[in-house]
Amino acid sequence: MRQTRRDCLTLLGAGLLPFRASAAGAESASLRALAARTGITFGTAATHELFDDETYRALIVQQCGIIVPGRGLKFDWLRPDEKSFAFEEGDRLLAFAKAQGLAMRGHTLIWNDWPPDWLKRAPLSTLPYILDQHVERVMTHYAGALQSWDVVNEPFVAWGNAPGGFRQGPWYSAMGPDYIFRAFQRAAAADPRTKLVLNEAWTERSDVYGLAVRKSLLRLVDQIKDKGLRLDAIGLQAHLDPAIAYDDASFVDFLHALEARGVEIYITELDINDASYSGSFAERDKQAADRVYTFLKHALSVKALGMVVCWGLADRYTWLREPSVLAALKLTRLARALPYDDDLQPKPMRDALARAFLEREI
Ligand code: 9MR
Repeated sequence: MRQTRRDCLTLLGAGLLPFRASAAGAESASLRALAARTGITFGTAATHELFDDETYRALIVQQCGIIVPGRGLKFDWLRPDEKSFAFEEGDRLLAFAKAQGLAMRGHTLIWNDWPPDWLKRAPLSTLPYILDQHVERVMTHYAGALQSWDVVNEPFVAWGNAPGGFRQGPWYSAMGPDYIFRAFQRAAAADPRTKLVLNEAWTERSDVYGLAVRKSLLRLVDQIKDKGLRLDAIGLQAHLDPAIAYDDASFVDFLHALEARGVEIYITELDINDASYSGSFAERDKQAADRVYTFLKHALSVKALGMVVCWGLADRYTWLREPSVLAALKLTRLARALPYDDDLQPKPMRDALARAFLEREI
């Protein structure tokens, strides 16, 4: 029998929902199912660990409705040189997703960050054609198979100095902001079935940087629409950092401003940098869960929100533990950023997600 929202709330309140990853019958209370009840697709980023770690793989299949390659479809990964297309990792993840009945989204076609050396060296006059060829070839390869594609990732950078706040890099140097319109135009032609997404960071913060990016993003959405280009959804990454100013009510206003422009909204990379929390693991995890719960409660109040994807499911695979990130962010402890811990056991953040999904009124 299908559980109603009230049934679930009662069971949850009584602590009876089987939330441990290994518990038999946990599917009825999986994050995937709890999210789906309220029209949300829930998922995670995935890379090689999905193939290397059997238990983690099982957890993803149990909890997720969608996966997104964390690296396998990025330009630098797919294009070791100008002539090659290294589809192996993307193909392998797609085959896995299909076999398990999961959807997959694509991340990301065009991004000014992380350009391979050969692209940095290419004459700027050739970049429009490299962009066209890349978008067409990659999207044709996956045509009809991916739920959505991040066509352009992070067009803005919070502290950038290009006019309009645009992120600089090869594509921007060659075409200015036109690279964005060009990419959306080519993407729409290459795969009419997948949803076309503009993905951005920063907007969940309410400091001067976050507010500037919100404004720039709204203007860009208007420009894309004014040109008659297809734009189906806005991806907002949501790498939460409670050390930075936030104001969930003004974030909701921003989501409503996007909604009014007729786009869907996806949370695409949810996690939390808990470096500013002190205390034991339990204390840190509780504070992180509270922050995630409040953030999601607000975001889920907006009807246009249709997806919540975490940037990994378990702490042992968070990008915040990658050596270069530890150094760049001057992290002195290993982050506990995701819904499951190092032993793949559910954390309070997992419960925060479940509660926020269950309580959605829409
Ligand atoms: O988590 C990803 C990390 O493993 C990669 O080295 C890095 C560069 O490709 O990208 C990380 O993912 C980023 C995502 O693609 C875009 N938003 C920020 C994410 C974290 O840096």
